[in-house]
Amino acid sequence: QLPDGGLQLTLYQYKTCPFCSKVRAFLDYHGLPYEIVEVNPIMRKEIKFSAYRKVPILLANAGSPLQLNDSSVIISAIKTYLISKRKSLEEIVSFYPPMKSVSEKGKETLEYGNKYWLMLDEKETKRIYPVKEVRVEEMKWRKWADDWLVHLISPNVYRTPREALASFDYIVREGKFGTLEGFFAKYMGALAMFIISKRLKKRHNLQDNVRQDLYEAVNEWVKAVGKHRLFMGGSQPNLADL
Ligand SMILES: N[C@@H](CCC(=O)N[C@@H](CS)C(=O)NCC(=O)O)C(=O)O
Repeated sequence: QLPDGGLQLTLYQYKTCPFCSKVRAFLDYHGLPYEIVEVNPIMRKEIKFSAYRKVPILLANAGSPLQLNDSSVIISAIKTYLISKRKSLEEIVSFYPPMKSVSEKGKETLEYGNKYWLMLDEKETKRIYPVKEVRVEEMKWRKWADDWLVHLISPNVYRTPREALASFDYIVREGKFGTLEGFFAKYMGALAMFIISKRLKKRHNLQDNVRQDLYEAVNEWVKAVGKHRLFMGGSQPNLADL
């Protein structure tokens, strides 16, 4: 599937971050080789080069080096590139502009325009999405994963002190931490996230029993896929499945 010369990809990640996992699922499914740079979440030295301070970041070299930010932008841009061999990756990325907005409380947030939209021409659209509703459905559920599903994770995995500790044990084991750093990160992180997760629960209007929201979300997804197809994408996963 790769255009001539291929794509050189480097993923800057925290292994256990859901947004990074989503990008890995996408790259792995498409058989795209990539190098991983695990970022130390305390100092974040590995992404010092970047003004964008979150992970995942994907450095892509398709002739010239390019930085892609935000998991959904990364997925939409690379997918577009794989389908539309005419456009340069640079051009494609320019269709997902960063947009700053300021919340009522004066907090600045960065969002990317069009991030669930693949930049296809008419012919490509007909080939990839012969039925218009399929494209709309894929976008709807990708957005659902970012705006709803992902917000259920922290309140669920840091629900009790014991679960917060178990989660941090896993995060420290899989992530990039120094020995002493890891020890402190585990206990301080678990305590901090136990407290923060209660705030997140309020912010996202979760039920008292946060497990219930998780079960309902999963049921909602299973129901949307229905009984007559293996994946939302049909016989193969689409971007919503991934
Ligand atoms: N909308 C972004 C969200 C990425 C995000 O929030 N990443 C977290 C890790 S899960 C992060 O890097 N937070 C900043 C930090 O840890 O310093 C995406 O989809 O990639």
